Amino acid sequence: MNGLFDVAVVGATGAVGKEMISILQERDFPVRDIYPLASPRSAGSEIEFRGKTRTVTRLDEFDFSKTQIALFSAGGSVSAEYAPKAGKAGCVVIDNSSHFRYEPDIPLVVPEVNAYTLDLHTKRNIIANPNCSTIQMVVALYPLHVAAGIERINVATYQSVSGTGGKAIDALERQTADLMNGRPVEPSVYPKQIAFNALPHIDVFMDNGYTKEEMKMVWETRKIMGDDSILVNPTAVRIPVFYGHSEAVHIETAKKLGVDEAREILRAAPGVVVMDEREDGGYPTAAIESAGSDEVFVGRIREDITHPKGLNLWIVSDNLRKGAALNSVQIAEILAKTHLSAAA
Ligand code: 25A
Ligand code: L14
Repeated sequence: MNGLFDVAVVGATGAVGKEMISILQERDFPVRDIYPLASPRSAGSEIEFRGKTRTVTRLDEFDFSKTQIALFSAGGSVSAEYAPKAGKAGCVVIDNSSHFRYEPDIPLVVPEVNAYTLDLHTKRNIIANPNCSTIQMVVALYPLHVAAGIERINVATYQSVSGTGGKAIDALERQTADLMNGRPVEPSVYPKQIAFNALPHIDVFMDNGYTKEEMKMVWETRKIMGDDSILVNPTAVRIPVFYGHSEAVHIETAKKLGVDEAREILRAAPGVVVMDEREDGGYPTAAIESAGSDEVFVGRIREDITHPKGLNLWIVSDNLRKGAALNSVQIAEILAKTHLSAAA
């Protein structure tokens, strides 16, 4: 590392922001000073960093020239307004919102796949962190793509509520308690009851009938894997799980990929854990294996009985960690080692 850095966390009181602060500590990121920022609503609240109390301050009054790195997770409209300001002040922004992801001069980075595109960040001083469902999928699929050429991906997601933020975690708790106590359920955050239910709807509906969460998986998979020919057909579903997204993924490859070869490739892949015993419980799950873990877990690897070059997988990861905060901190680690100079 090139010395120590001053780091801002924007949205520090949110579900992802809290995770960013704890991962910076866990991984011993070379922080000199940390600045937790949020809306006026939370300014004055306190967070702990390395045993010291830090007061959350207002984003709209912050001077980003004090920091070299800023991790943003306060939603698209906050990023749209403040990330360019931070970038112009000389601070490199790693942004969790979808606002900048599809702009050609903004790198969209999963370190295990396309860290080399980080060089592009100097154009605007902004790096986009991809969507959670896309990150875990490409960490597992990229090594298979290199080996056999993925032509088409069919995926159904089973996404936890924490992706939507703190309010959605509260809503699932409240609705579950209401139902267990015989009280009527008031839908909140989502348009229908989420407790004991499954909603085929994440983010807004698009003109083609897909949701924006589904189209993010199409656009981002191509940009991150650097191959616009990959076909992606997603269905994104919200389920009543607190932490961890699961995905049933069906791929079709140019070269036939057998189960043994796929397992071997995945065992050697960075960031991947294969958990694939063909017996009771011999597969990864969101709440048990992924929640609180850094890895992308892969199980249920089997040949598609309906397609000569088809392979099925079950991919699970913690959406707040690898899907958001951990991926951002991993990007910051590469910047700190190779691209940035430390605090003066
Ligand atoms: O637009 P996007 O990209 O699709 O993102 C939408 C939301 O997704 C989350 C994040 O929610 C974001 O707001 N998110 C973003 N990227 C993500 C990713 N990669 C992601 N989730 C998963 N993966 P969140 O709840 O996790 O975080 C919200 C944080 O953002 C701060 N914030 C919001 N508006 C702000 C702002 N900060 C500065 N300026 C603004 N204008 C927000 O700060 C929080 O830190 P907060 O301090 O305002 O909220 C603190 C408490 O207030 C509660 N609360 C929220 N809304 C209201 C409210 N209370 C009353 N009224 C409200 N309207 C919260 O529960 C929180 O406890
Ligand atoms: O990063 O689960 O684009 O509601 C937007 C919505 C992350 C998760 C993104 C959700 C997301 C999300």
